[in-house]
This record gives sequence, C-alpha cells and structure tokens, in this order.
Amino acid sequence: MKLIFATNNQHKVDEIQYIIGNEFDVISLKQAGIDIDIPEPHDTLEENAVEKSSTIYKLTNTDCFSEDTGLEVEALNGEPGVKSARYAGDVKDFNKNIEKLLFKLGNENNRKAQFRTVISLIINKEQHLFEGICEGEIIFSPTGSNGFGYDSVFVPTGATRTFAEMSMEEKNAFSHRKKATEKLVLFLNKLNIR
Ligand code: ITT
Ligand code: NA
Repeated sequence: MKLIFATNNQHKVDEIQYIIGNEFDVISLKQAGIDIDIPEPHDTLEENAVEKSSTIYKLTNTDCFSEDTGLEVEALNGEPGVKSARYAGDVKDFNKNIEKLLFKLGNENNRKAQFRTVISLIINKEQHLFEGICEGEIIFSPTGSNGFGYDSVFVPTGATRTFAEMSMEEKNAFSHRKKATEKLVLFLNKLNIR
C-alpha cells in the first residue's frame, strides 16, 4: 500500500518511516517531487492536519496522511500549541522558539507540558483522525543535540533525559508521534483484512 506523507518536515518523515518500517510504502512530499507550502490557517491541530491531508489529496488523488503536532504547556494555557512551528515569528527558527518558551516560563514551578500529535488519514475517500500524547516537563536550559524542534527542552514522564539526548528508538518508547502512528498502523492493518 502506497501512502503519501503530506509534510515538509524531514524529521517527521524519518521518525514515521522508522516506526512503520517496510509494512507500508510511505512516500514524503519530497520523494513524490511535490514542492508546496501547505497552509495551516486554523486554531486547532485537528483542523490543520485535515487541511494538510486534503490539500495533498486534491492535488494527487492518492491516499495520504498528514500530521500536526503541538507542544502544550500547562502554565502557558496550552501555548505554543498550534503555533509551535512559528511561536517566535514567521520564520521557523527553533532557537528563537525555545528562547521565547523559556523566557515566558521564567522561574515558573509548574513545568508540565505535553506533545500532542494529530494524524489525518485520507483513504478510500474517507478521512480519519488518530491522536498521540506524550506528557512531560520543560527543563530550564536546552540539553542534547539529537531530534528537532523542542526536543532539547522536553523530558518525558518516566525519563531523566531530554528527547534530544535520546536515540530515535528511545524517543519512540515515549513519543506522541509513535502513539499516533501506532493507531494509524492498527487501522490500516484492519482495512487490509477486509
Ligand atoms: P509540516 O507542517 O510540513 O508537517 P512543520 O514542521 O511545520 O511540518 P507542524 O506544523 O506540526 O510541523 O509544527 C509543529 C512544530 O513543533 C514543528 O515545527 C516542530 O519543530 C515542533 N515539533 C513537532 N514534533 C516535535 C517533536 O517530536 N519534538 C520536538 N518538537 C517537535
Ligand atoms: Na507546518
């Protein structure tokens, strides 16, 4: 089964290909030769995920999925959330996003946060959503150099190191993306039986 993954983020492609393995043929936009900046105009991860998958479905007429992910920080009323990619401005500059996050949190004692991934799948002309959540804490200064985005300031519950200090396999033992992708794979496997 061939599925286009509607994302321009290569880290997401690497993580999801690692999780899915050879079970399904996941093709990134880059691999499909599609160069498009997909709009994400909405206020929720769900709506943005749907927007991304429907944009690519309309363009390719091929089964596809997308995902929108946000870091939701309790003491910041869920921010940066749906704005995670462009928290500090229009350009996706992760050092600046992390700087802004740590500045806004200041010495706040409540460092609770969660990553939330929403996958939107379009298959057989129907649209389906899958969610994955990873709870944890924001630490006071960036640590580690693996991963991407906010990984260097996030320690998942049950771990003592940040995602950026973990291998992809270790991150997957906790990750929001892994949990959402597992639900996607389970769903695809059930479809296959019919
Ligand atoms: P696409 O929309 O093309 O898929 P994007 O990078 O714009 O890629 P999002 O709109 O979902 O992705 O923005 C979420 C941002 O949150 C993203 O830019 C990341 O850097 C950050 N992020 C997402 N998943 C993350 C993870 O597992 N660890 C750390 N940061 C993450
Ligand atoms: Na995006």
